[in-house]
Amino acid sequence: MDYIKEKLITIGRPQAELVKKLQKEYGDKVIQEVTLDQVFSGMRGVVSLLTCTSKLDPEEGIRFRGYSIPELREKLPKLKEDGEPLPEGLFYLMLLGELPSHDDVKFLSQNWAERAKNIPPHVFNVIDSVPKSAHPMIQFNVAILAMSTESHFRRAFLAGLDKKEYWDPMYEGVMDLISRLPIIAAYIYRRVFHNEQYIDPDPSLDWAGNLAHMMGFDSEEVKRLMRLYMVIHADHEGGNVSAHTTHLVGSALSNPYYSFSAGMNGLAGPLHGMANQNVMHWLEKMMDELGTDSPTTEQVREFAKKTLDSGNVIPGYGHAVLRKTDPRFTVQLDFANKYIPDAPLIKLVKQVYEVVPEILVQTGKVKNPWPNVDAISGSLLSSYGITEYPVYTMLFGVSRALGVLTQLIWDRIYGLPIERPKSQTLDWFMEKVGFK
Ligand code: NMX
Ligand code: MLT
Repeated sequence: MDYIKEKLITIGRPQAELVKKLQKEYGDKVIQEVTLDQVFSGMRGVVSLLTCTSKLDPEEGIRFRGYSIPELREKLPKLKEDGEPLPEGLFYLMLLGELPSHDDVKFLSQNWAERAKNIPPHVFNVIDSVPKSAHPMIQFNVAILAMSTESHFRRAFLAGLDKKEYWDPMYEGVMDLISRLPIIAAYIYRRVFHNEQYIDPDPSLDWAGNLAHMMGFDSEEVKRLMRLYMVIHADHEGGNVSAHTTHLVGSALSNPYYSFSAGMNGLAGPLHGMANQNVMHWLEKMMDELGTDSPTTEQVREFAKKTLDSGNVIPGYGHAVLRKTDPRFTVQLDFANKYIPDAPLIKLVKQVYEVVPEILVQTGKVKNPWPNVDAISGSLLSSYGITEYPVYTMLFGVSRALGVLTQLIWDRIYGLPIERPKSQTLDWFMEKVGFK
């Protein structure tokens, strides 16, 4: 057993006991009342999930095991003093609840590089059988499902493993899956956009650095950006569509591949992860229609208003929980201001930021007029040469694996049951509220 796994179960067992005790002794305590409005508006604010990897505050944004993004940038191990934290370190933090050392991060980089060596050939055959014109999220997802032939969890379940031990094959599957995603994503990227000119992994590199390398970007600058991207997209507590779906499907004891694949289908929706690609289409449309790469702020304002008037959302703005500018937007803007202050796309992102919140407020209905993570991520990637918009959501997905799959291991440690909320008919709701 590797030492991380050993540590995990040493920490995990008492926590699982605590969850059981809490439920037994306080199970009948009322924690919240639910209104009809909440049910009819996508369960906003209904506390119904146990998630340990991260917590989202509407004003402050995300904290991973108690650490904000600026704190993570300071405290997680980096390869160089002026670099970005390694996603391996965030995974360690989310899994074990404590900050990793440099050695812990190195162990994970090496462990994942080793595990990534054994992707079965049929996975690439499956990708190759999908038309290149299929969206990268389709190709990514078929590959994830194809990898489930390797599931430790399924094998262990069929062999009759004691359910208290389910976390163990789940951990193995999750580690395998995370280790392999960069190879899969880079393969799809090179297949679709670089004429199948594949680049071998370099096992001496870190997980995100290797992804940049396999995509064809060997500069330290792109690797640094990729580390940042992989850290900030990793988790956003348990209620977002990709996290919730992964958890829900996992609750049926589906293996990590099925569960994660389900989450990725949700991430591919335009109101969720696909917004990062749509922001780029929106900016491109603006530049095309205005016939200039550097519109005036007034032109940007008019274009944004036109989008709203035509009954469309402005992608990259708004959030179901956040009520302030997303700190993931801010950190990317800081990064851009530091390294590429004159990039035209970043200038445009700033102009949009200047005018869109006010316009959204004027609608009188948008609860959060501020930018989310997607308002800038594509412009940043594009400014560094990753110009193919359709891969942006897939890269989001590679990162999101870190959080949602860590939580899946914890779901099995806690021994959480199958998720099964109750639905009711319209008549029931009408009767319940005394509608006449
Ligand atoms: N542009 C125009 N209208 C908006 C926007 C926006 N950016 N955001 C919210 N609204 C509308 C929303 O469509 C709804 O209209 P209606 O009552 O006519 O149905 C109204 O404002 C109230 O919605 P909210 O309660 O403010 O937002 P909700 O929690 O329902 O949805 C989002 C949250 C994120 C789905 C929504 O803000 C949105 O569609 N944003 C644009 C897409 C986007 O950027 N998604 C990415 C989210 C982050 N991620 O990566 O997942
Ligand atoms: C996310 O990162 O999952 C998005 O911001 C959506 C959310 O939190 O609801």
